[in-house]
Amino acid sequence: MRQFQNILVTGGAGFIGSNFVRHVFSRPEFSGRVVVFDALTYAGNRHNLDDVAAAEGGRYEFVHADIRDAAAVGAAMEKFDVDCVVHFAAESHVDRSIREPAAFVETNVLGTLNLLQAARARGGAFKLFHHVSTDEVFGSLGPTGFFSETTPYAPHSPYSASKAGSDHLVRAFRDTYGLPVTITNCSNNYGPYQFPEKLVPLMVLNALEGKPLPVYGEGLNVRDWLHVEDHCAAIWTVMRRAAEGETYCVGGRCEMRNADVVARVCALVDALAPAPLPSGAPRSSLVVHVADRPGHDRRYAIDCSKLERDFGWKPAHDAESGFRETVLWYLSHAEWVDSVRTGAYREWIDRNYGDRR
Ligand code: NAD
Ligand code: TDX
Repeated sequence: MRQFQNILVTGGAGFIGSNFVRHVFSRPEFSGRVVVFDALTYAGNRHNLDDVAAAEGGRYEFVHADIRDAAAVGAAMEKFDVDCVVHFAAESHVDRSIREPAAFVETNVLGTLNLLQAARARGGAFKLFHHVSTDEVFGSLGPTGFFSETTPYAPHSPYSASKAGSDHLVRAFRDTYGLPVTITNCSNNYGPYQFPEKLVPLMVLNALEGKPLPVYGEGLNVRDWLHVEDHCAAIWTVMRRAAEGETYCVGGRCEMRNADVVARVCALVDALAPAPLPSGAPRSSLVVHVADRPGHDRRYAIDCSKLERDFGWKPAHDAESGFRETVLWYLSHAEWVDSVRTGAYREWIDRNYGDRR
């Protein structure tokens, strides 16, 4: 099993990255240091890791810098004697990529290249570059079948095209320069600290506040939902145990149509919110069907049997308790919600959606 001393976690102030940092510090086999490297874009929030900073003291460092800045990346790797990179940092929202694609290429492709170059420059001291990717690189499924490690790439959105580009670069650095790499491609995550532009937290907060719940098209598109802690456990397992150059698909075996996700969220908010809507109507009455996302992938579903077979990994959360805990988390973190919905995010939403959100 690999052991790491100084892990650089890019995007560690975001949704999955912050959950991952918490997961690593909970692991008894890890005694090293975590360096979070994050530009704190609209989606990043340093306070997501306040508890870690307080608990871990000198084992946790934060570098406020941008992966598009090659010099800053190289300097952080040198300064903290980094022997492992876990790469989460990305522009991560499909809708945003449709409106403003350039930032996706700059961060997701060129930023990844900077990290790979800097990792390569570390030479023999460097143990692993783990790249966190998505099932969206495989395109869209029909009503049957699953994505697996052998599915050909066929991305449709600027987001997924940029992630596909980054995956190819990571493999190219292994094949060309022998850089030790592993890759995971995961399905849709849900859980605490997810930025409220994504389906689940957006619907929780709008339902709570009595705002419209915008469902794209008929709401029949299918996603495979995985609790973020199960994703983090899978990444850590792959980092420690997978052979160099291997790819693993990670999914929840939990397919749901968007309309059913929204119905589930509405029922949970009805049951758990401190007060009903002033009208007394159920939250599901807030659903509005809006124009479909251009190029909207119909169905994602992951066959994660390689991960199950090689390492015995299994999701610990089921959808029933996972969604309930997640709704409760958003209901009990109003201060967090207020803080992340101000500033650059608010300006972008107002510019692109008016008062719809
Ligand atoms: P997120 O948007 O919540 O967080 C992204 C983080 O990266 C933020 O902290 C942000 O500040 C940082 N960042 C963005 N651009 C940066 C730059 N140029 N330099 C440094 N930091 C920068 O995203 P997330 O949902 O946590 O996703 C994390 C990773 O996991 C991404 O690579 C994404 O493609 C992948 N992924 C996400 C999901 C999902 O369901 N959310 C599923 C599969 C894979
Ligand atoms: O308001 C909405 N209404 C709606 O119907 C939003 C925000 C989304 N949707 C639909 C679009 C998708 O079919 O819900 C589904 C989920 O949408 P998102 O939460 O935006 O996620 P998705 O586009 O599936 O991508 C996510 O999973 C894979 C993450 O954002 C990616 O970073 C990850 O790679």
